[in-house]
Amino acid sequence: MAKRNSRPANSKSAVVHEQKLTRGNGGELHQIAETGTPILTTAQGGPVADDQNSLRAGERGPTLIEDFHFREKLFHFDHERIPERVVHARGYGAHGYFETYESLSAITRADVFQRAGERTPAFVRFSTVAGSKGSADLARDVRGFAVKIYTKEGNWDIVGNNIPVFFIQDAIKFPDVIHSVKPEPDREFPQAQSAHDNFWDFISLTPESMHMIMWVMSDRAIPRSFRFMEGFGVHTFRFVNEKDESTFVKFHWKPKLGLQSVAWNEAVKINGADPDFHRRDLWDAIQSGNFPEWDLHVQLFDQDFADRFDFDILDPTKIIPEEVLPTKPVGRLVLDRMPDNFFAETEQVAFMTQNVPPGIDFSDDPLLQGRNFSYLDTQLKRLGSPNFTHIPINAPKCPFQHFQQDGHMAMRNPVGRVNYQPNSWGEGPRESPMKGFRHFASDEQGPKVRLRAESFADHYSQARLFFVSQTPPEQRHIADALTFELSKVQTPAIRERMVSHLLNIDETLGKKVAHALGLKSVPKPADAAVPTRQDLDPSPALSIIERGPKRFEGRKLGILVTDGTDASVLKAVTTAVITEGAVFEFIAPKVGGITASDGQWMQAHQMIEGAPSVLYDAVVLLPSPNAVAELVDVAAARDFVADAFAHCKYIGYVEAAVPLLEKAGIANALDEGTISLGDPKSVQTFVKSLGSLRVWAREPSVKLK
Ligand code: HDE
Repeated sequence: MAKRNSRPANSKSAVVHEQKLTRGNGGELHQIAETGTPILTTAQGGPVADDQNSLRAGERGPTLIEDFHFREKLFHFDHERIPERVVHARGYGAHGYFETYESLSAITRADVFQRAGERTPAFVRFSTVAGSKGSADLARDVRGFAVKIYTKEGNWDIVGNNIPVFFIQDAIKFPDVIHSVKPEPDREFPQAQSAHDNFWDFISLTPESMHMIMWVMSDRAIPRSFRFMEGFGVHTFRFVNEKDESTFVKFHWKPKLGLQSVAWNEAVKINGADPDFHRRDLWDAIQSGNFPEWDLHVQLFDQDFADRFDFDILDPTKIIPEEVLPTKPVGRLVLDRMPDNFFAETEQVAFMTQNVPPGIDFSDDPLLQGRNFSYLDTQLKRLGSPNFTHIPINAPKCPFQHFQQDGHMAMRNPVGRVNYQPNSWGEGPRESPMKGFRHFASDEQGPKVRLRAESFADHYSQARLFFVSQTPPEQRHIADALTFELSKVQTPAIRERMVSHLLNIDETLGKKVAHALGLKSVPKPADAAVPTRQDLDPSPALSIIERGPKRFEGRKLGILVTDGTDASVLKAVTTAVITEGAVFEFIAPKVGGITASDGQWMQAHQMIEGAPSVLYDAVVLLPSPNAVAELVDVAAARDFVADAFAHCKYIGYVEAAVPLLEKAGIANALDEGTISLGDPKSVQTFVKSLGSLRVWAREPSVKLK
């Protein structure tokens, strides 16, 4: 009998054994079975024989604790979730790169800005603020626009929003504003909504939020796509050059495809039809090679400008209008790759305002100063270990060396004896006064106080500036949004208090909202810390419509088709749309597809009940004369047309669609945005006019709110 537990004579042969291996998609090695299929293993690498049945005492008996595979699988599953972000929980990310246009070495020593044409890897996460991870994309909310640039001198995070100002001036108020907008604590609703008492109670007691409120009540808070929104660093930062000279800088991301938002009535319906509307849009664009792009613009200024400017450049509730201080493009951001795995990258990415490379520095903005504390703290809570920088999405892509060690989930295996400095072993990294980060030596002094500077006190002038810079439809939308939100507030005193602030911003706006809410009388304007509001020159750059696209590029056309659809019109429309750089979808009675007038079968992308017109930027109605009779009886088909019209969209149609226009109640209201596609030329006209996106002249007649 063989001796038990004996070692083989040649101990090497105990570890080196014949094993068939293959590589998976991610390049990882798999053990493979005789059939050639990769073998499922436990997390410890043990091959698994049966993943369908847990280990039991008898076929119908109890499960055995000895089943290590079952226990490991459930244990891991039970721990799959990490705490969602307390704000910006719902987000969507993509990889790409930042490309520098020209060397900015005269004003900053930041390595990323030294060489024209150089590309640096980047990761971006867009988000909503208030809703949970599973909330709908089209909530009325601020959008996060957080960019991580993996520079050669460390990660640079611009943790920005799609709105250039914020609700509060001091970080100490952040928990309050966020508590107020989140679901109310006793009832845990409403989800991802600011339309409730707590939020407006806090806001109406916080005049510094008025400028931000104008933005949040504007269409900026319901963007059509992440691809069509701006991003802002919000705070004033500093560029610092090799000579340690500082220039103040504000960062702006400007989408190459122009700005675009949806209407509120549309947003509500999109949330039902496709709560992942923004995610799907980014996914589809990147997967189909339409890589979204933004220019990085900077506003640069010195202390002299700061001293002369009407407002405090440290106040995050203020902008510097582009008409006062023009922006300058310094680079571009291109997103060209989706993460392989949402959790590993988009969920685990850790943005931190304090991630700045040499050459970029902070200002004393009290909101920024507070954020610099919060973001590190939050990562420990969320990711569970100070080693969150070991996670690939957070690790720098440049060489790094330090003596921070150990802790939960340490992923690196440091070699050698030295874990401190100075040391006399002649090993390990040392600091570099020349190449290392040198904080700008600003002159700071003053008594230790809890005081808000007088220069932060004007809360209405820039709120008004935003309002008067909007086009008439945009002003209407602000008034409608305020009315809607305050109509959901159950406490009349809060509604009135809010109106009293609006009167300080714009009397007509205040009265309009008071009237729409049915207030018995218009309240007195709120007491203001600075009694004289300034009437600043309008800034057209603040209007989305003024900053819209030049053409339909990057947008989506919905084409309603049926059996017998006119194949030549269809061909003309699709060709013209592709030429414009836009995409289209066929929406048919059955998703299986249709047979067009030329006998060709075409697969549909959507069935009518699954694709309301809110999912498209414009629509074309191409039913055949035979099919339209059936279509007019379908509620979703009538809504498709009626909603497209109510949302001021362009509608192209053929003669056969007229019964549908009639049933949708718009046949007698046709205007310059409803275009008959009788001949190839009209198709061209139609597709060209799509570039203006909406027919706002129609809005007063459809009473879009
Ligand atoms: Fe944030 N913010 N924030 N914030 N913020 C977070 O960090 C915070 C503020 C912004 O996609 C948290 O990792 C404080 C302004 C974005 O992962 C947390 C204050 C702006 C994201 C935090 C602010 C932002 C966050 C939560 C007041 C625009 C998502 C999870 C001083 C300039 C980043 C996390 C991502 C996330 C704190 C105000 C943008 C708690 C204390 C102003 C885009 O650290």
